[in-house]
Amino acid sequence: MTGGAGFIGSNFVHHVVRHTDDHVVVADKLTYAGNRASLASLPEDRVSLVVGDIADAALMDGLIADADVVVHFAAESHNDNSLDNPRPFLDTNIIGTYTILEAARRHGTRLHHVSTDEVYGDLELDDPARFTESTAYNPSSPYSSTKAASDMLVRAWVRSFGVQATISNCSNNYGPYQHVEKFIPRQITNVVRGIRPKLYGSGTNVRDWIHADDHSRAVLTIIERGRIGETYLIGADGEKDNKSVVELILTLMGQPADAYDHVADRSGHDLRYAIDSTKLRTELGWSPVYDDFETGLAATIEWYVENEAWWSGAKDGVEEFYARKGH
Ligand code: NAD
Ligand code: TDX
Repeated sequence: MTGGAGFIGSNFVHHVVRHTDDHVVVADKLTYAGNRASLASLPEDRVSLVVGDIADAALMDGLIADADVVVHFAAESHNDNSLDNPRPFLDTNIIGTYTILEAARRHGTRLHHVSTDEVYGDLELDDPARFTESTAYNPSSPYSSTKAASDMLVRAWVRSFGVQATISNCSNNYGPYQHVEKFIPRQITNVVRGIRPKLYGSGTNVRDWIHADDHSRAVLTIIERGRIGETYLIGADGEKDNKSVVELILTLMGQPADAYDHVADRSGHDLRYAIDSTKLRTELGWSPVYDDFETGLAATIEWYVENEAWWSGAKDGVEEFYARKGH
């Protein structure tokens, strides 16, 4: 698999080790977003880490030649970084995915490509519609446009070259091992450090939250039972506006609910994401285990409070970056 030292990838490795007998080979460049420590507690006879770039064709060819299944999580994943410097997003998300597709094509290897609901653009707050597998692509940011491009490459390689691939587009994940640049960990670690949480713009923007463990279970389900060439949307009916999430974090951490600041909005900020995951639920029988956001969030807060050593090294640099951007 690729990207196994990142947030969702490392949660997936933990999930696979807990629930299967499979051996996992993680290919990860260990960018600022990758962390060896996220895999440190796992048994060495079940997981090996190969440090390298998914755009390295020789490396990918060798690894994919030996793999039964490739699960592709690696990406540049943060919208704010893509607005600051888009180039790594093109290199990793587009050329990296192309490199993996070519290796999977040469060796006839089964591939699952992990993507995002952001490829569909955004919805109005009062729109009764949610994203489905037939919603037209309409990405907004450099990040989401490179993910959209990667999805299109996978579809083309399935149709043109018979690559044995599936795609999933998931909503916003939360849980342990998420980088402190992202919304929920940033606010939790702000409260731990005595910094006021920072809400972009008015905070009415809506995200559809899913626990990373439910995402992992969905990906395994698609690998086991998904139909080749198909796309599956993954979501847990978890729509919340950002303001409510900040208020809930503050309340769960024993602070006044209004002890946060409004800061500069994100350029091009998508208003609302919402996933209709009927296809995954009805065709493949998946459903989320974490159906209560508050309980999952409380457990996530506890994890960050207990694992300060995991995140403290990255915190100051992230806050300096945001301060320069007015966030
Ligand atoms: P992340 O930024 O936490 O982790 C990305 C990982 O990929 C890191 O370990 C990094 O070192 C690695 N990586 C980056 N560039 C690489 C390269 N060129 N070669 C090899 N490894 C490289 O990201 P995440 O939030 O865990 O997201 C994982 C995947 O899930 C991405 O494809 C993302 O688009 C998708 N996704 C994320 C979310 C979310 O809410 N975070 C939601 C839906 C889909
Ligand atoms: O400090 C903040 N304050 C704030 O209000 C930060 C960092 C974010 N926000 C807002 C912006 C978004 O509306 O919170 C929301 C979530 O922001 P991010 O955590 O940056 O996530 P988002 O941009 O929604 O994208 C995430 O979900 C889809 C992942 O980072 C992507 O990789 C995934 O594809």
